[in-house]
Amino acid sequence: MFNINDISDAVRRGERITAEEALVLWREAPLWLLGELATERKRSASGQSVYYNRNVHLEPTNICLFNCEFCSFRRREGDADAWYMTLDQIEARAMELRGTDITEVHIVGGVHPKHDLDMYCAMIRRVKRALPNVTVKAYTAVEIFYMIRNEGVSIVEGLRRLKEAGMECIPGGGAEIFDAALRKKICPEKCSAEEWLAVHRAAHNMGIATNCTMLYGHIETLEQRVDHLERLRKLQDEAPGFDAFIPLKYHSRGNRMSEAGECSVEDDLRTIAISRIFLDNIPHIKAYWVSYGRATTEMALMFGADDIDGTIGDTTKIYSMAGGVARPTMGVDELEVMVVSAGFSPVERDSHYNVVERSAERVEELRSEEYVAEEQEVVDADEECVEEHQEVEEIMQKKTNTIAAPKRRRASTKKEGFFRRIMNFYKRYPIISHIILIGIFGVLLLVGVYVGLKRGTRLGAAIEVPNMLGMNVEEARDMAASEDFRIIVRDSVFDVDLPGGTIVDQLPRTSAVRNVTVKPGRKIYVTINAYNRRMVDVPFVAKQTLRQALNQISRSGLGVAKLVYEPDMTSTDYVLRQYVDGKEIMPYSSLRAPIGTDVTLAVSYQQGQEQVYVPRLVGLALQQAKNSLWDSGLNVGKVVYDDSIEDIVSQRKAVVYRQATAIGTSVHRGDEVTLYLSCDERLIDSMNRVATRELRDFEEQRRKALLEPADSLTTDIIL
Ligand code: V47
Repeated sequence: MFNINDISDAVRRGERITAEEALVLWREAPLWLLGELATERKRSASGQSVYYNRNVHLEPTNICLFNCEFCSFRRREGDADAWYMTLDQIEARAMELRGTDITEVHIVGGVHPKHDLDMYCAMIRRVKRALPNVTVKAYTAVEIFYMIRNEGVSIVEGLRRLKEAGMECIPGGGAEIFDAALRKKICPEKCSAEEWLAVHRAAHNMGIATNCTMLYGHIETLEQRVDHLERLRKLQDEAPGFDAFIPLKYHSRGNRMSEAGECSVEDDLRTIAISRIFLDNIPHIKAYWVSYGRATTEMALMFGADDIDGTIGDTTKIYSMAGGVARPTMGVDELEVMVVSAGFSPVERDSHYNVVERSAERVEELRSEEYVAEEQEVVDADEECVEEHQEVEEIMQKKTNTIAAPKRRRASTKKEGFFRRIMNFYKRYPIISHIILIGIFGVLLLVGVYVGLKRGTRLGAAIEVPNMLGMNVEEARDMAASEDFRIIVRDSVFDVDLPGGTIVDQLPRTSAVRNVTVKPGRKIYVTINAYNRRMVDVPFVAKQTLRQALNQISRSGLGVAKLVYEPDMTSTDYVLRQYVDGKEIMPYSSLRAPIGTDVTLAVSYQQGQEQVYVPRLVGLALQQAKNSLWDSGLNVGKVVYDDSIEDIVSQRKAVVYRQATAIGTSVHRGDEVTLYLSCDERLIDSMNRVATRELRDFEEQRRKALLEPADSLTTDIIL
């Protein structure tokens, strides 16, 4: 059947099409028809839903044994921009993600010459240890085949060990194009198509879900694309287990196939539509927004895609290094706007396409810094208490075996006797019994309404968090004891001018103009000025994102002297180098410095990414304002205190009441913003109201801009 009308009728009837028919559609069907047919198929597969998830990628290294023609990510060991994360660094990265709302970590990287199966398992274990409730989707079949072959075990045994380590599903990478001749040209060292398929087949047979991909838009023919899809469909028929197919558009920057150029958006849409129509046994088609950009992704939803992947949080470089989206990060609101704009309903999913339900309360809790800090404390406590817990568990186990069983039996016989007496009373006095029952029901109803109201409105359950900046931690503890909250020292810094034990920061933060309430008994986390100027390790933060680097620096008790921005071909907001006292720090430097030492960071930016917006600083304490500026890619200019500041302690309590550059102004990365601080509450209060209005106007403008689908939208900062 090679007539467009016949083929489209067959598609509409829900019938499977052949490879030849797919080729006819691909070549001859008008774009609108492909959109219509694919959307019909999409609707019967997933209705009105379009899925997204909250995820991050972890790319432990870009050092790779293989040297594929299309790859812009791969580096050799010793190259200046090669990176490598140790197990400790991997775990530290995962720890940073505790308390966030991600549901998946996608691990994939170069095939490192020194990594063996144990190492790959250890990486998963480290991530799972830090994030036990998050799904690890790990390693392409290419990496898996390599590690398994080197280990000399069967695919099943290798997968069993990975699964035991915590791998729950397998991403779809490494498939590229199955055609043997072409595979030999573009990725000759990678495992063959048959080997790739064998890994996925074995995974499916073991109940491990996987994804599949196709790298298209380079030098392949349409016949080779269809052949690729056909092999995937065949495997899915024989051993179902693919959750999603992801057509990956080839990006041409920075690799040896650049001359091939990139395919058109029309080709992208046709590819997505044919995939949806042809792969009738694969439940989901993913339009990976990191590869397509926002506008094409939105259109892809009208050509059969029902998944756009996730929030990413600027954690993958495979695409940015090849010319895809530069700093891939998307908020849930942005993902949802994209789906709604295409006329579908956004649905958050987990790695297995289960719908993630989040209560409003839980979302609020996850968003609050307080919760993040609390989670961190739980981690520390977990580690300290592991042995203690084991002991307690053993004792409890013994107790349960010896005492609990007879006790339960006694309780149940008592219960039965009581129940019988009630039934006898009911039979003898039915009217009285009913009156009593109505009474009990009424009382229960009243209690229920009262408890419900109390919970819903949190009646009487809130206490105001005091501003403790500048206070001594012991004084704060006394106050906490009388006001029913707890003080936890989370961190220490060192300031020669301040007495030891002075509180310099607190979470939740509060100020003269921002009241925060918490439930009684909650913890307030404080950072204090250390009693002694201890030495700390200076972490090596080059090759990390700026945000990761800032986190690590602050956790080490160090500060930032300056961010020096430098143009870069491939990345924005990555730390290129770091200096202490003008001396460059190298990975092997093992430098220790007095707590509070400032580190200078050389940070990258790509052409076109020079501008950032000035965040709101009014209402923040100095350290908070500094953090906010650095996070936004800016530097702290002059710090000017007004007359209300009398001494060093009041300096610590001071709040920004004016910022020299207004909220939302577009400035050059690395620019300085001068801050004006005061302790005068009335002044702060009135300036704060002005700032709130400015911020609202700015957010309104951004919201409007976001609703306009444009690939060029800037999401550099979240105020
Ligand atoms: O296998 C590499 C591709 C893949 C380029 O399973 C390139 O949910 C375009 O597989 N231009 C890795 N593509 C990424 C991947 C993936 C991504 C998102 C989600 C999932 C999933 C899987 O990236 C590689 C290769 O096919 N790739 N270089 C390039 N220059």
